[in-house]
Formats: sequence, C-alpha cells, structure tokens
Amino acid sequence: MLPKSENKRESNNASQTTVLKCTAVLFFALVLIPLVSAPPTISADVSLGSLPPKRGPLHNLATRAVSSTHSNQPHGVVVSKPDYESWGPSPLGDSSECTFSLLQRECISMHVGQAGVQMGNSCWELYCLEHGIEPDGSIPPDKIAYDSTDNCFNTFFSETGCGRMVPRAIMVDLEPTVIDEVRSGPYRQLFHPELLITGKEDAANNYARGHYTVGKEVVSGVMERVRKLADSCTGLQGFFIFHSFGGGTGSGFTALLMQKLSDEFGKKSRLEFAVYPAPQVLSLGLLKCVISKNVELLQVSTAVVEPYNAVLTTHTTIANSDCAFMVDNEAIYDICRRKLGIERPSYANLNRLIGQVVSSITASLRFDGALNVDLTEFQTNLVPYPRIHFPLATYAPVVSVDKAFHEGMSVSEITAECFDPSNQMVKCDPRQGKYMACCLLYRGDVVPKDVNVAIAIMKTRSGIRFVDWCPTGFKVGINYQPPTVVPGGDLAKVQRAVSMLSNTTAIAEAWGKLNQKFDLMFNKRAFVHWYVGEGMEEGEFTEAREDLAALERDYEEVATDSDVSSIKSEF
Ligand SMILES: Nc1nc2c(ncn2[C@@H]2O[C@H](COP(=O)(O)OP(=O)(O)OP(=O)(O)O)[C@@H](O)[C@H]2O)c(=O)[nH]1
Ligand SMILES: [Mg+2]
Repeated sequence: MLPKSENKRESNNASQTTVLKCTAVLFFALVLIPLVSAPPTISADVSLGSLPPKRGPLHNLATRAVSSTHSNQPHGVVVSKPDYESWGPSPLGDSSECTFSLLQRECISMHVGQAGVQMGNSCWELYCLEHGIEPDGSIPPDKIAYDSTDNCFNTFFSETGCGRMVPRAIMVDLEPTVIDEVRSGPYRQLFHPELLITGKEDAANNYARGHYTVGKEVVSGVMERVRKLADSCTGLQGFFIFHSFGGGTGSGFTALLMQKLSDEFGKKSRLEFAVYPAPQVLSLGLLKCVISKNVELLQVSTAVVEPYNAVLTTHTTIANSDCAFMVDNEAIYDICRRKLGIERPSYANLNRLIGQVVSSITASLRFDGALNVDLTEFQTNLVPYPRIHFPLATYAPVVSVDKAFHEGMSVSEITAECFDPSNQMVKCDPRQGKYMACCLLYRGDVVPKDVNVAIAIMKTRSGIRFVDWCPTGFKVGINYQPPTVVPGGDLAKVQRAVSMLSNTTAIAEAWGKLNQKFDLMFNKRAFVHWYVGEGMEEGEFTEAREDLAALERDYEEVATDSDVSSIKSEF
C-alpha cells in the first residue's frame, strides 16, 4: 500500500514529522545499512521496481475489486447513552483542549465485537504500563518521561484539559455485556465513555446481521464519533481495527465500518488485527472467562458458521484494508500451552500474548529513537500488491515467569526463534512457501552488530526462500525500550524481544483451510437461510467464495518464478 506519501502531502502538519522521520531514516541508512549484510533493507523503490511488469493476472492484483450485494432492513437498535459525569473536557471536542508539544501523526484504534474489545483491553493495559500511565489516565510525577520531549505516545493517547491521557480508541459492540465489563472494570476511568458504544442485541454469529440489519442501525452513530475523534487530531495517520473474523459483529459490522472509513478517510491507512477462527480450539477446551461480580462463568464460544463469516468479511474488506495481521487462536493457544505451561489457556491468556505482539508492532509509532523505523515504512516493504496484504507475525521470546532465570536469550537466538513455525501467530509452513518481504522489529537491549550476525546466520539456512522478483532483504528497526509485562501475568520480563513480520506465500494455507470448511457447508447450503433471512442474497456467498479462490491463486501467482526472458523483453 502506498497511501502514506499522499497522507504526507495532504497534511501540512505532517511535514515537520516527516523531517524528523527523514532524519531517523537517514540515521538508519547511515548506521544500520552498512552493518547488516547486503542488501540489508528492501527499499520501496527496489522492491516495487523489481516486480514483474504488466504480466498476466498478477498485474490485476493491483486493481481487482468485486462488488457485493446489499439490502437494507431497519432494526430496533439503540446506542447506549454514555455517562459524561466526572470527565474533564472531551477529547472529542475542541482540539485546542489537547496540549501537544509536537505535531502528531495520530492513530485511532477501533475495537469491534467481543474479540476486538477484549484484545483492546490487553493492548491498552500494556500500552499504559509501557508509558507509565495509571488505569485512570493520570501520569504520576515520578513516571513522567525522563526526556520530556518524548511524547510520542500522544499518537495513541490524547491529553485532556485536566491532564489525563485518554486512548484514541473507540470500542463498539452490538450488545452491551462485553463493553459493560470495561465500563465497570479497572480501566473504567481510562476510556472516555463517549467512545464506548453498545447496541442492544448482538449479531448472533451472523455476518448478515452485523453487516446489514443490526449493524446498519449503529454504524452512523459510530462514524459520528470517529469523525469527531479524527477532527481532534492534528495529522491523523490512520486506523487500527481489531476484530474477529468469526463473530457476527466482528465480521459483518467491521466490514461495514471499513467501507465507511474508506469512503470518508480514503487516504488514511487502515490496518487490521483479526482473529482467525479456530474451531479445533473448541475441542481442546478453550473457555471464555467472563468475570462478573467476582463469579467466574465459563462459556464455550465458537460457532460452526465462522468460516462463512470469515470468507464474507474478507471479501467485503479486502479492498478497504491496507494490511491485516491475522492471529489464529489455535496457534496462540498452542504457544500458551507449550511455552507458558498453561494447561487450559483462557481468552485472557491468549489476549495478553496478542497484546505483546500488537505492542511490538505499534511500538515504532509510540516511541521515538534513532534506529526506530516507522511501521508505515515496514508496511511499504511488506505489501507488494494491494491484495497480498496479510503478513505473518512471529514473536519471540515467549518465556514463562518460572523459566525466565534460566533463559536469557541472545539476539541470534530470538531471531532464530522467529523462523520456527511453532512461534507463528498463524499456523502455516513458510518452508513450503516463498517470502516476499521480511521485517524484523527489535525491542530492548539490541545493537546493530548483533542483528547483523543474527541475520547472516539465518541467511545461510536452507528453507528461507524469497520470490525471485524480490531481493533477499531483511528490513530492520530497533526500539530501545525493552518489552514490558503485565504484573502477575504469564510472561516473564525479558531484556529484548523481536517481532518478525513477513509476507510469505505460505499464509495462503490459512485461506485454503477456511475455504474448504466453507465449501463443506455451502455445498449443502447449510445455515444459509439464516443469512438470507437477514436480507442477504445467496449470490453473495458465491461471489465471496470466488474472490477467496482468486486470492489463493494470487498467492500462487506471486510465488511462480518470473519468466526472465519475457521480463527482459518488456524492459
Ligand atoms: N483471541 C481471542 N479470540 C476471541 C475472544 N473472544 C472471542 N474470540 C473469538 O472470536 C470469534 C467469535 O467472535 P466474537 O468476537 O465473540 O463475536 P462478536 O464480534 O462479538 O459477534 P457477535 O457476538 O456474533 O455479535 C471466535 O472465533 C472466538 O474464538 C478473545 O477475547 N480473544
Ligand atoms: Mg458478541
């Protein structure tokens, strides 16, 4: 995706930041590039310039868009009224109320449906700890950054007139219970009540309800808040959207929201964190823990129709999303069991791990630093074609508290861990596919020399194959802030960590599995009447499935070796 340059042009405010970024990039180029074995980075020009030019269906990847059918049925849903009392001036109001010492490039997070909101809880809990922000949004004097110019976290938090930090985040669910937990939980004072939006009834695991009927009643209210929040930004950078593929709200409502965001904020980037459905986890006994009045209720929660919802939402959203990081509950469940020794992980365990991954991916936007490389730059390298925008995330080290004393891991070790499929957020085998890009985002006590050595070792390994139209480059960023952990959580505090974001054709395996499950049901037209009953046409199923088949073919196409003679003749 390349809307970043347009964003920069569009926003006067961004120019100052751009100068800072350029300085960082220059520093990165001067200091890091010579240290990492050639070619150490894939510059946008190199990778894009070396794509196979105007050849066959691959060329269509850039432009393919499939329309969807619509219907409109009213539904009695009311957005619950927020309680404004005890709040200072609204972060939604006059932007002059927010005090910025530097012009910002703000990011708005949208947490949609149960999974989106619960992942949000973990992420914001961690962000607060990382930036020294208390659960009520205050910053104790002793935690105010040693370097007072480092207010980069203002990209994610706004400051109210009374000095409280408020997440630039909107939580929305079509039913109230999950967000009610936030309203009454330990972080109830952190989130602005106006930004916690709930309806009366959920989408009952049905994409059509989330997208057409129930969701349609709520979306205008949500967009109103988004607009106000965006207006209070000085140089809005884009949106992070958290949701599940499988839930009715997570799939249907998110798809609707993404369409609206695309219509109104076309040039701003939209990145997703999406939970990939994992029905196997059900048989392994994943339990949803709802803490309610100190009573722990256990409910099992995954639905058979999740493959339908996942395919439908991917089809509707693919053209409206710049980049989507999938988190496969089964993969994360396995990591929690194996690495953290949790016998029966709950969503809370899964979400804490997801929080670490999200935190390390967004750290470059929340912290400054000479070797920090902005996520937007990684993104340019990661997405060679608009549709091929599903990078695989891997995080290391995942170390439990009891093993921490014995397992201090070096830069080489954590880097090698990233190439171990068992540490991936999505189950697939990169050794069977080809990489289009590989980005390494380090945090903590990491020096370029060690990164250089670690990458050189990885390059000697067989099984790391790149497509032949892209250089075997690794793009690297280093953020000196070490990872933080939630006190009392499962993860041990470590000196250094790394997230690898790779665009590999192997991720098509995940689509293949989903499509198979879709076909098993759709061949018998099972459960389709629930969707048709909400005004959806059966044709949308067929259209969505064809689009996902095309996506699988797109991955095959990019992996196919270039016909060198034809490329030469075209130049
Ligand atoms: N990782 C993770 N996955 C979750 C969580 N809650 C639900 N899921 C997964 O999300 C899918 C179900 O979607 P939900 O997010 O619960 O549904 P929803 O978006 O609220 O939609 P409706 O309830 O149908 O209106 C299943 O695949 C669950 O396993 C969570 O807290 N963390
Ligand atoms: Mg729900």
